[in-house]
Amino acid sequence: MHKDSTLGFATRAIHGGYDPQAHEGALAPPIYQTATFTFPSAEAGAARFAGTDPGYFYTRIANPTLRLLEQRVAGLEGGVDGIAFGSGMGAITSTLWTLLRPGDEILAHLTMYGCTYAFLEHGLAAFGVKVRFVDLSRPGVLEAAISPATRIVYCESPANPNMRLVDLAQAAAVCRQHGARLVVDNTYCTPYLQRPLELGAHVVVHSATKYLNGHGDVTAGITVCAEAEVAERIRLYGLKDMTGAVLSPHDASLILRGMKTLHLRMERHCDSAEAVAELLAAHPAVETVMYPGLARFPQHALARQQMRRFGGMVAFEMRGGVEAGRRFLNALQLIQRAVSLGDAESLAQHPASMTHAAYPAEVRRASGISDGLVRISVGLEDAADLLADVRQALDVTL
Ligand code: 3LM
Repeated sequence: MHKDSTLGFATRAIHGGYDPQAHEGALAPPIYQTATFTFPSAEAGAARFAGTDPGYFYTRIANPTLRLLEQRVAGLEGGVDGIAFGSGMGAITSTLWTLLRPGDEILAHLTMYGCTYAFLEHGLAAFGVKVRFVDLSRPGVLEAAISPATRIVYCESPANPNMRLVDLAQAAAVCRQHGARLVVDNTYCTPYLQRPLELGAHVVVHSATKYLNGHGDVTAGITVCAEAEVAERIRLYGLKDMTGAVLSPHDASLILRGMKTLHLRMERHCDSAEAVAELLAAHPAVETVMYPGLARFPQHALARQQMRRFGGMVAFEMRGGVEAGRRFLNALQLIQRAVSLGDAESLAQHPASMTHAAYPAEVRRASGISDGLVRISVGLEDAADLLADVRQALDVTL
């Protein structure tokens, strides 16, 4: 059934890759809570390690519950296969360490999640990979920057936290001309809102901690590949030789459960985020709002082109700068002060001192993350209650 890509998104998010009749009729997929798998014979064990028998042998390499999650997300992203990890950072590090060698170059968009920035700047650089940060949101920059040593081009779109977009189809075309691969972090959108592989990207990475799971109770990551050979390498080398960042079968089952409502949740996140962005844009305490759904957002046309809707994340700057932002956060009563995103609960935080504190201050400012930026992950509460909370917290700062 999961192979039937003619089925709609929601149907595949609920049924993809699973046949209850192969599991005693169980409606909810069983959790294979086991670290290891027994072999019927020594020869069978050797064949599994050699890859000539596709059976399972150890959960760090593969597990039936994890395989279901991997295939379901891969199907939704339009990829050939996926690999699950214990966190988004596990997915990102395993993927990039597998695809890069000393002497290779990675070109990355200059604005990204703080720990990803730290991994590129310190983790990859320490192993002899040349890392260059450029503004991929500006037309022509990638064409000018890409070199024969560039193996990977990496971006988030929209970027965490300032919502700048990268033209994914255009970036993918440039990568293909130059023999590089485009790796896109699709955490903010999920495949419901944007499918980078269909736009030509080679690999998608996710923090499944966020919208895919959607309930704030799991950390997880997933990589989805357009090429089977790349997926196989990331599974074998990423999980065996590089990081071992494996996801637990129980957590995979929670994500499978969360994903059954992904389409409903994303629609509601988008509805409420649009309303919050409009309220912010009209309020005298706010200087600028960064939300791709606003007609005045500088890349609104590109957003319409590559996203189904505009997501649940809103960033803004207060007229009163950092101090006003702090007062806003402290005045919130319903929206919780917390990092992370994509949960039922609305969350607000200050990137410069929290999620993006790993950037040196000067680099952070040059990367489009101003000191006064505030970020809200708009949750699933009643929109009227969210708007009332945002309004009263803004009013406090006037
Ligand atoms: C955050 N982000 O609040 P995990 N890619 C993107 C992300 O936003 C994140 C990751 C990868 C936040 C987490 S900050 C201490 C909390 C676009 C995480 C990493 O390893 O599952 O956390 O994913 O912006």
